[in-house]
Amino acid sequence: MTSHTERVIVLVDMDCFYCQVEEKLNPELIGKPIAVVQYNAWRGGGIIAVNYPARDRGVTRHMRGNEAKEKCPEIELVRVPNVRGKADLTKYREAGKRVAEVLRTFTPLLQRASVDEAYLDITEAVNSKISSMTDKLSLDLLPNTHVVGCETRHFVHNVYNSYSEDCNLKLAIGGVIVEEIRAAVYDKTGYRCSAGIAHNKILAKLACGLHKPNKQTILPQDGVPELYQNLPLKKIRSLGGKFGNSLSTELNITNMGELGRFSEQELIRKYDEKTASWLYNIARGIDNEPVEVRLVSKSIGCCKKFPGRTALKTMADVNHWLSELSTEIAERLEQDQEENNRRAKQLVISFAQEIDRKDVHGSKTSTLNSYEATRIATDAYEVLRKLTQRPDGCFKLKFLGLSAGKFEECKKGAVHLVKRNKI
Ligand code: TTP
Ligand code: CA
Ligand code: CA
Repeated sequence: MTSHTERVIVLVDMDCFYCQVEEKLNPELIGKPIAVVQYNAWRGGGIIAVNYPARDRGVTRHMRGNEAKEKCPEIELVRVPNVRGKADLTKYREAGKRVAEVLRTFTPLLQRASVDEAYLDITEAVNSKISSMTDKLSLDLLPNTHVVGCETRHFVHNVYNSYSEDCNLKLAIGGVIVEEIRAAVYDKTGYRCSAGIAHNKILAKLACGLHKPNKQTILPQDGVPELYQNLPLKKIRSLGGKFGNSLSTELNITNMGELGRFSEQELIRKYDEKTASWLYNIARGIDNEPVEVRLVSKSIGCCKKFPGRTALKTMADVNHWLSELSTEIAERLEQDQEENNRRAKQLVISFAQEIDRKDVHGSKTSTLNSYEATRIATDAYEVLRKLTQRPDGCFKLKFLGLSAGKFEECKKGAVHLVKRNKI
């Protein structure tokens, strides 16, 4: 067995997460087609989550509420609560935390990757299960498991007599453990999830999306070439954005199979060595990035868009919205300090303004000295006042964001200074 197939990595992603949170809070919604919409009232609001019954009726995330109603008149649109003029995501964040706590009982090697997903390195649990197994693996232990490239029963049968025995056995046992993990998540929280099981993070993430909802997918290394053949580059995490687009243009390719035709030398001619080697490996389904232990986010932020006519044009408006955003971020930072005994040392202020009909983005990083909302707002106001000034004195601000990061652990005894603002 080679080193890139030694680990068993899992990505757990909750199914239509915000919808499930709403269904749990209001069980009358269960079984009905529902979508969660953002507070903005234009054309019925922007949809941010769609449950599976609604997806079956053709409703997608990119529709407005009104469009969804046209497609599926019986759909229930649930609004995200609005606090201080913007979406309040607290209940979804809390639900995500509860899921992470359940996952954490299976391995300390847990990396939360977003509000509703996490990577787990379960190599150790797999190895100890294999060494204590007395009977052969039974197909009954993988009732909700798919395998890329073959039927699950063939996969299970082959793990004992194929050339790739060791690593595929690990994945199959990983599958058994993930069945248990997903059952525990459902049992403890009432939420359903899907999962991908592979030898690395990139493949686990890719696999997770192949069979949803409430299913799990094993992606063995020998299933990669077939899967990659027609797989668009953007399906790979980190090739979804600008980098993936430029790769596509520069190499004149659209899918992963085509990327595999480039030698490492050819890639080095176009990219720096690190990127070239990463691309060369990922085109072969190899990725060595470890699961970083991360239970809490690296940053805490909030933002607000001001599209079209809602653009901010006076410093008084800017002041108002900065005060709203600062109040939210200050509350969340204080709560974070209580929960995680850490303090953010840095604040990034971001904005977008329209200049000559183009959106121009800007940001400024500053030191965060206080968690007091008014201090944060005043500092951010000064930054914006300087950076958005136009020669004619007019401006059009279309986006404002505050993000706190660079956390440092609090020294002992400092915690009692924090105000309790909840419970
Ligand atoms: P996703 O995991 O992307 O989607 P989902 O959980 O709704 O559906 P799936 O079953 O396909 O995984 O996002 C998780 C939650 O994050 C989602 O329920 C709502 C929120 N979200 C937004 O608020 N805005 C967005 O643009 C996206 C993609 C998600
Ligand atoms: Ca999800
Ligand atoms: Ca997700």
